Amino acid sequence: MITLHSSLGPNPRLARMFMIEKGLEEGRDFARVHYDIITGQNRQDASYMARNPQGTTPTLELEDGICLTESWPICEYVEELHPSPNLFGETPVERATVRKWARLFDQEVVVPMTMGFRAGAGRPMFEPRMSVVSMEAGAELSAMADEKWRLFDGYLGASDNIALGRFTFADLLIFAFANFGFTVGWKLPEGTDNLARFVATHNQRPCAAVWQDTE
Ligand SMILES: N[C@@H](CCC(=O)N[C@@H](CS)C(=O)NCC(=O)O)C(=O)O
Repeated sequence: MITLHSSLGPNPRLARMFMIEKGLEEGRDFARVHYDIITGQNRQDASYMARNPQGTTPTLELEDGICLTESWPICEYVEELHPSPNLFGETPVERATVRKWARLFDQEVVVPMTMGFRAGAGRPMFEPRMSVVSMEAGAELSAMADEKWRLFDGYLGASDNIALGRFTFADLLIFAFANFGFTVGWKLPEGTDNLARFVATHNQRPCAAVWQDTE
């Protein structure tokens, strides 16, 4: 059985939610090992560091021991093995479209949002493990991320799907990082009613339950 090495946080939860969306069941289709990233268990565990030298979660360990890392490629791997329901697009144009929106969101929101968090509220946890920008730079990055959240509110408009007019990986990515924000005290920027509706809609999906979990 494949094993998802997982923890709190948006990236492992993105992979978990993706597997749930594919109808994969924990215990039946994949095993899950939880790491306490607050205390840094992931980085203190030599066997985990051997699986993923970056020390981050998630890692998907295949039956032959191959370890796949980085949440997005893990999701693409799962998509190839379980093509239905389709979450990355059926055609080359659809796939390029889903990846475009995911890439835009990843670069424009995820990067400044996570760097801002690590420099601010997340500083005690992250400073001992990686380079963290100054508090001032972190505040600027958080503001920059909020500005981009507002852009995404406009891109969504009246739709609850950022691409293809149906639920895709790009929606899951946006949904995961909104929920991550909520878990660390962030709020949707003022005036982002489309995003508020988007979150409320996707909160009805079974995969959203991972955000109620303590692991
Ligand atoms: N780019 C990576 C980011 C992974 C990442 O930053 N994971 C976080 C949890 S969301 C983590 O492991 N943090 C604890 C640490 O770095 O020690 C991915 O997409 O998987």
